[in-house]
Amino acid sequence: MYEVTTENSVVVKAVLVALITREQSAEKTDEYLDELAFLTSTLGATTEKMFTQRLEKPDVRSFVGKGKLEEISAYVKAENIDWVIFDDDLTPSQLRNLEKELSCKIYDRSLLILDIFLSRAQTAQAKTQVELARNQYLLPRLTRMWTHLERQRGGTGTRGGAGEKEIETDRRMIRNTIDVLKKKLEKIDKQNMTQRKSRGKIVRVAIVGYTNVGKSTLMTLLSKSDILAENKLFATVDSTVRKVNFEDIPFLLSDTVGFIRKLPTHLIESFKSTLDEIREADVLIHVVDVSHPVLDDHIHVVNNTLADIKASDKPTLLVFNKVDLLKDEEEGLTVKEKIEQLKTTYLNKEENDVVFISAANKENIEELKSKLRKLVEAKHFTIFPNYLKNTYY
Ligand SMILES: Nc1nc2c(ncn2[C@@H]2O[C@H](COP(=O)(O)OP(=O)(O)OP(=O)(O)O)[C@@H](O)[C@H]2O)c(=O)[nH]1
Ligand SMILES: [Mg+2]
Repeated sequence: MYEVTTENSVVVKAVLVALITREQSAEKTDEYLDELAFLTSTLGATTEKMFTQRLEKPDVRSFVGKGKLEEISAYVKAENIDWVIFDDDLTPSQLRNLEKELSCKIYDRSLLILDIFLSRAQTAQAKTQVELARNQYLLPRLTRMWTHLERQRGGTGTRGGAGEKEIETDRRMIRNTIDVLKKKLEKIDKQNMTQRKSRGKIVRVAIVGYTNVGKSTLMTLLSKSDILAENKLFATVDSTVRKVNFEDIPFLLSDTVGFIRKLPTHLIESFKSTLDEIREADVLIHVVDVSHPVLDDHIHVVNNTLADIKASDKPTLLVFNKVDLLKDEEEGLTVKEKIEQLKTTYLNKEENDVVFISAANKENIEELKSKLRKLVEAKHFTIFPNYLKNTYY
């Protein structure tokens, strides 16, 4: 299988491209480009330059206008750029036109995220899910260059630039692969469902949140086991489940894949069974990076994704993590004032329990545990109504 190598490989140079539109202000675009640069580095490339253009909406032909495209093309040639990465998704025809014009690898947002997932998936299930999503994404986008690159990747030989015939052959191959992957996934899903059913009646808690907010760090802390935490986007692609006890009350805790704005639809669809872990949870711990400049956006994206997968309306503990990174006088507020402001905003709006912690420094973990315990306990006693509450003390 193709793998993205980030170590010991030559430097991959990338440029990023985003639009400023009526719906997307210049500041927002800058923030999104920062996130895109982070995604780019997660895949092992360095960002050499960012291009933006003010447009009402993306150009149908080439996403950016003609003049901007010439500017990007000149830079790509002069600086030997390997990848041009667009912050939005490209239509198959935009992709074709851009490939012709730029003659280097073109990434759009979906493909970048898919390739990150592909490089990080560990279990057979996650690998199959990502491969399925990637093939579904590729099918309508096969071009001469694509076919050429994919053949290099797959090791099937390049045959010196693919013609229409080769593209058609590849299309057929991809369709077959999709069928095979779907069947494989159905089998894995069935096994997982049986496994989940056999877990019996036990409260299930899922840690959810935007990517890189500290979900795995918190999981490690609560379950006292080592879960990979890294300053990378999508360090976790597979979900991990651990049994945890609050004194006499046991529950299952799962660490899940992080969310991000504009998660590719194919990916969400093929990740359905991974997301079942969230859908079937009784209680959610929604982790937020309190030090992030656009944490409101993050909360919004997570809530929307939860609604998309029909996992809203669960008792939720909202955990603002990384308080250690807050500094006085940012946005003209002291740390205390900022915390108070967030508390009132989110307590009123979401009717959630809110807690401020530093998972890295183990700050305020007792308060988190006691709030979580209340939610777990409430559910536990609905499952086992005959158990007297005070028998546990
Ligand atoms: N300063 C600080 N850093 C933290 C804290 N908690 C986690 N981190 C760091 O934040 C980065 C991301 O942590 P993870 O636990 O991998 O985050 P995640 O939400 O699981 O990320 P993904 O799996 O990539 O979605 C790591 O470098 C952690 O060391 C915290 O309380 N304070
Ligand atoms: Mg993680």
